[in-house]
Amino acid sequence: MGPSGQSIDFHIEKKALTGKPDECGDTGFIKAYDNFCFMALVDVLGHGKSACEVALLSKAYLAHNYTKQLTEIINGMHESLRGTRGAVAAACRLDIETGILQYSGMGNIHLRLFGTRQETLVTKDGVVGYMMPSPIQAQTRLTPGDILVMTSDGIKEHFDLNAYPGITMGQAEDICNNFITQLGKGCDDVSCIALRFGI
Ligand SMILES: [Mn+2]
Repeated sequence: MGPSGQSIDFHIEKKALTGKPDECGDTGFIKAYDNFCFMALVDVLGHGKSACEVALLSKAYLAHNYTKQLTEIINGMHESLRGTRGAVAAACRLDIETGILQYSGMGNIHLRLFGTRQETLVTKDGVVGYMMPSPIQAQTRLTPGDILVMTSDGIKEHFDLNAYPGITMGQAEDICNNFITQLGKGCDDVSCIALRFGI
């Protein structure tokens, strides 16, 4: 429960295509601290053990730098991953008191809002660690009842919400599992972060 009385519920889930955790090229980092919740998802190009090594490097970078400005984090990961196969990534920071959600991303990590409105949060195209434009940070404001879902491209981006009743129901953990089991493409590693704001 935040100082304003807003509660948050968040979860991250990932799964390697092969089912072996040490072969997953998708990773992420979530952390509630002070009045904020930081969330980031990374999908290393390719999969298997060598992608997993880069994923671990990315996660370690995030764990050490999550309090920095989001654009600074994307730029820092870019430096940190230079010489690797590269990755796509997105980072968000929610101010739990105000509902202000900052976000910045590079490449194909999908950010969507459900709840009081359905919206896709647009990020830039590029490959972290290889070639990318200057990252930008944008923001929106969540209202109680809103749900943020971040997914890697192992999960279908386009779907009719009416065809998947209940996919955004339940706890954040349920939402992650719903997206992975109902929308997983079955040909790539998958990862999902869900955050439920308020209520
Ligand atoms: Mn992928």
